[in-house]
Formats: sequence, C-alpha cells, structure tokens
Amino acid sequence: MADDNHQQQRPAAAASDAAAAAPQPGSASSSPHQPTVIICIGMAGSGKTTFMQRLNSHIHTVKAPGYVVNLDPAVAQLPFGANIDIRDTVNYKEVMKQYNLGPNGGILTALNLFTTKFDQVLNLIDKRAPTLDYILLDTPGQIEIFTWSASGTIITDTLAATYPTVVAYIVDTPRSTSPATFMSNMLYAVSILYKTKLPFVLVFNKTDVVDHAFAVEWMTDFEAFQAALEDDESYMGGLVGSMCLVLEEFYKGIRVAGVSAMTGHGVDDFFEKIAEARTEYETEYRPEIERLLQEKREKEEARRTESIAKLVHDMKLDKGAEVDLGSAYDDAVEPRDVEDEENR
Ligand SMILES: Nc1nc2c(ncn2[C@@H]2O[C@H](COP(=O)(O)OP(=O)(O)OP(=O)(O)O)[C@@H](O)[C@H]2O)c(=O)[nH]1
Ligand SMILES: [Mg+2]
Repeated sequence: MADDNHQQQRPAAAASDAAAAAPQPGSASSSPHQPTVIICIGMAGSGKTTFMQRLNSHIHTVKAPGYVVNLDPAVAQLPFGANIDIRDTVNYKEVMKQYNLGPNGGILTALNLFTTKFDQVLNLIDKRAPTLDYILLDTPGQIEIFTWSASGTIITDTLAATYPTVVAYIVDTPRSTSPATFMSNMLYAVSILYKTKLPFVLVFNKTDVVDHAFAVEWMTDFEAFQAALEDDESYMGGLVGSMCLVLEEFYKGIRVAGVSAMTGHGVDDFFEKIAEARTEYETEYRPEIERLLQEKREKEEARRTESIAKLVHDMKLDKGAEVDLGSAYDDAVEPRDVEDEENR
C-alpha cells in the first residue's frame, strides 16, 4: 500500500535527513493523488487561526476533504475542529512549571516534545493521505518559535519531503500600513522563504479593514514606496529605503492574495494561488529533493566501494604472512590437549 511505502522510507524525523524521506522517483508518493500541505505562518495576531477556520470551512463547502493540525500549544480556544491538536499531547503550562520556563520557553519546549512524536503524526497523516485534498497546519503565535526552531524545521522538511507543501505567510494588513512595519514584515517573509525554500503565498489578511492595494503598489512600484517613506517620520527611513531595492527580486517572484479571514473575501483566489504554488513544488522543489537524494546515495555508494577496496587491499597484504605473537608468549604454558580436556 502507498502509505506503507511512505512509512518505510520515513527517517526518524530529522531535518538533515529530510531528503532521505523523499519519495523515490516513480514511487507511490509521486502518484497523481496527493494532498497539498498548507502551513500557516505569520506574526502574532496576524489572523492565522481565524484564517485556518476560514480555510477549513471553505474546503468543507467545496467538499474537498482536509486534515487539520494545530501546532499552537498556547491557543485558548480553537475555532475549528482539529484532527491533531498539540494540546492533546502536551500541556505547555505544565511544561513551564516543570522546566521553570517563561511562556515562550514553555511553548518552544512543548513543540519540541511534540516533535519527538511527530513520526506518529506522520503515520496518521499517511494513512489518510490518499483520501485527502488538503492538510492544514496552524503554527504558534510567536513566529520565531516555529520558523527558527529545530522542531519547526523538522516538521516542515519532513512534510515537504513527501507531500507538495506550501507556506502561507499571513500579514496583518491594517498593521502594515506604515512603510517601516511593512518592510519588517517583508524581511521576515523573505527570510522564511529562503530558509524553507518552499513555494510561498503572501496572504494580506484583514482586507475588510484595509484593502491590500497599497501593499501591492509598494511591491511593484519602488517610487510609490519611496514617496510613502518620505511621509514617514520614522528614523528607520534610510535603512528601509535601501532594503526596498534588496527585496525587488523577492517581490517579482512572489504570489500575493488579499483575503479577509473574517468575511471569507478572497479565499477562492487564495486557493488558485495555492494550486500554482503546488505546481511550482512539483516542478522545482521535488526535483531538487530527488537530486539531493541521488547525491546522497552516490556518496554512500562511493564510500562503501572505497571501504571494500581498502579491506581487500589489507587482506592481500596480510595473506600468508606469519603472525609474530612476540616474545611475551615464549615462556607461555603449553596449551592443554583438547582430548585431555574432554576426558576430565
Ligand atoms: N477584521 C478582521 N479581523 C480579523 C481577521 N482575521 C483575524 N482577525 C482578528 O485578529 C485577531 C487575531 O486573530 P487570530 O486568528 O487569533 O490570529 P493568530 O495569528 O492566530 O494569533 P496568535 O496565534 O495569537 O498569533 C482576532 O481578534 C481576530 O478576530 C480579518 O480578516 N478581519
Ligand atoms: Mg493563532
């Protein structure tokens, strides 16, 4: 069965070994039906959880079967029914007490503890995968807990090694109307893009409050952004202005969707962008994983061949040569006769 195949190939969840978990070319996992994994990442309060709820209700409406995973141990109330909820496995408040940690340390440690069992989560997902269209993941409020931790990398890389995976980076649009905040958000987005190397959709949320047209203009028209900067009193003006040029490449290749998680506006367009991003995964990310896997196999093979050659060489050198046991054995007691031994 396809899932069994996945499970056999799955390494003990380790980021560096993610490529080893990749499907073999032509294996079951490159079969036509695979769910798309959408990982929702964004600054605290950007609307990840509300957006997850919106996505969940949308896929129910269009009858696209989905699987929902909550990775935020600190969420008080989930507005959607999660198939897997980190809170069922670890209680982050207990973790804080037990390890004498603050809230962020508690959330990070809870995520680390959960990740030690992530192979079990993957087994559950693998079993359901052939019948699913989407796998949705909500991440902790403090963005760096997921994006800069080993656990976040392990979870992302292991999923991406098997399933078409896309990052949905949620931006709080009303809070990004100042050029400096906008730039900070974009710099964070670009760092995540280069870290995960996964296809990316930039989701401007809360468009019911502020339309995201200004953001699209800033991304496509350098002068419009500069003009907005001139009106900004912030001391960061010079730095932000120069950063803008650095981000030009990022802006060119990025997919943008404006949504309101609250009203549902723009969700259809978001799913179109997800479909495009999935195609990018198939054409760019997966071949790269397979190349890495092939490289790893070749290195392993070369290492094995070299050790065998060394062993054969050593055996040839020693062949027929007398072994000198050294003078220490000159006065040694004669070994007892085996027959004497047996007659005793
Ligand atoms: N007006 C408006 N408010 C929204 C929208 N999406 C989310 N919110 C509000 O933004 C606040 C934060 O939303 P959450 O969904 O909890 O955001 P989050 O990113 O999951 O928050 P953390 O997990 O704590 O980082 C809540 O008060 C939501 O009601 C939206 O599209 N429009
Ligand atoms: Mg949340």
